[in-house]
Amino acid sequence: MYKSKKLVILLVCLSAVSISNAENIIYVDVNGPNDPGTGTFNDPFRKIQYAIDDANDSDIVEIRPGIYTADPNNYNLDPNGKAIIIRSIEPNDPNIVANTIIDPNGAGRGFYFHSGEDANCIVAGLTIRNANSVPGYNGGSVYCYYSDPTIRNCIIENGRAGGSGGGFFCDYSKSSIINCTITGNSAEYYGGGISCIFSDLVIVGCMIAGNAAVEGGGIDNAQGNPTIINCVVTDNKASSGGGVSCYYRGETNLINCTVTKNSATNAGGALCCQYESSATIDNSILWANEANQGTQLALMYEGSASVGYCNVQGEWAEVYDPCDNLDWRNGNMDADPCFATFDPNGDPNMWDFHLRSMYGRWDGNSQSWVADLSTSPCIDAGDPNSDWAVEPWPNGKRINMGAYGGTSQASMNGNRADFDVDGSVDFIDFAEFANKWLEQEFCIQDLSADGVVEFADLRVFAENWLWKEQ
Ligand SMILES: [Ca+2]
Ligand SMILES: [Ca+2]
Ligand SMILES: [Ca+2]
Repeated sequence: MYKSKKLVILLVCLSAVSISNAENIIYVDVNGPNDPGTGTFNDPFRKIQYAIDDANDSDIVEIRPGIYTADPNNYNLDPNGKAIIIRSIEPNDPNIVANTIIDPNGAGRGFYFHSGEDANCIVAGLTIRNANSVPGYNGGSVYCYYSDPTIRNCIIENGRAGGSGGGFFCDYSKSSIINCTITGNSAEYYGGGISCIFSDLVIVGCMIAGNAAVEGGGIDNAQGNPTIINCVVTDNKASSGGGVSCYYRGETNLINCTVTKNSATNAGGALCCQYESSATIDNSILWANEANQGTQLALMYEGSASVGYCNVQGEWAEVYDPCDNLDWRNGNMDADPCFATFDPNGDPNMWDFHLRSMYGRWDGNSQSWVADLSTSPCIDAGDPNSDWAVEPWPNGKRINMGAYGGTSQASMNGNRADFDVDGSVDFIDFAEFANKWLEQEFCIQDLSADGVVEFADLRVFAENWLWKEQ
């Protein structure tokens, strides 16, 4: 009796919590019954800016699927300094993201951040397409000026800037751009996908593909210090810096990125560093890029680069480096990275830059792990000091190169009963196993992944007994 009473009280508390949360959501539905609406669940605003204007710090603006277009209150969206979340109904569902669309149809930008928004101003799970800055101005789809919003799980496509930054333009910004697809954007000058100046951007887990500009087809950086992690930069085009352009004392950090099949009519197919700018490139793959000078990398006018634990087609010998500014560190190679699917002359939409593995490769189409006939040399070939712990076991206890290295989609390698990763399953591994016997934890010795090391795991271990790497 006491227990059930407690349960009732708990349920009442929980529902009170959910009601008070619900009060903080302001709803937008392009098909709402009234215009403008009041922002409630049953009477949502029809236009996004009305909901933003109605929101206070920590509120959520929830935008229902639909195409938001043809009205100034659905573009040039201005959070006005508020720490609010502006999102679709389910930012983690790709179908919802693809169908919740801000389409200025060339009449304006998607978002304009210029009031000191911080990382708690979040845009999540929206598609922004066909946005356009005023001719001659920067930032086609999103413009951040002295503002640091977080943009995640968004698709930014077919944006156009009459100046720089067809997708994003960031000026004195510390924005985070996370898990976004930035594709088909173009700029008159710099940065087809992203252009940043005096900005310490963080760009994580993004697909930056099919963008174009004069310099920096994918990304352009001047005088800032952006960090680009776990990104695929592919099929971008420019005169210099097909994938990435570093300009005027900018310091660009590229970590675990796959930069492939970008093209520069002049210099630097993957990257071009010019005018005392520098790039530090770690655990990355620079492959099949094209340029007149420096097919993968060009260093001009005192531009410099430091490269370590990377797979660079043609290696240092093909880096255009007339001033001898290349720091070629340990761990670099030139070997076919064995991408899952990559035909440089085929349809870019079919490309998949996960690394082939006989031991398990994540296949996004089937949402499952598959086995290949070959194993990429980029697996377990990143910097031994990089954090590999997120990679699924067996992970070689070493990070992979490329965009999926260090993530939950990293290709696997080796036998899962080879706990000490020495290429065989023997008494040393059994000793490690015995050491964990009946321990209640998720560890690599818990081969059945049920949170306890017991007979089910011993059975798997026995099946792998005396395995040897070929
Ligand atoms: Ca690994
Ligand atoms: Ca072993
Ligand atoms: Ca187990």
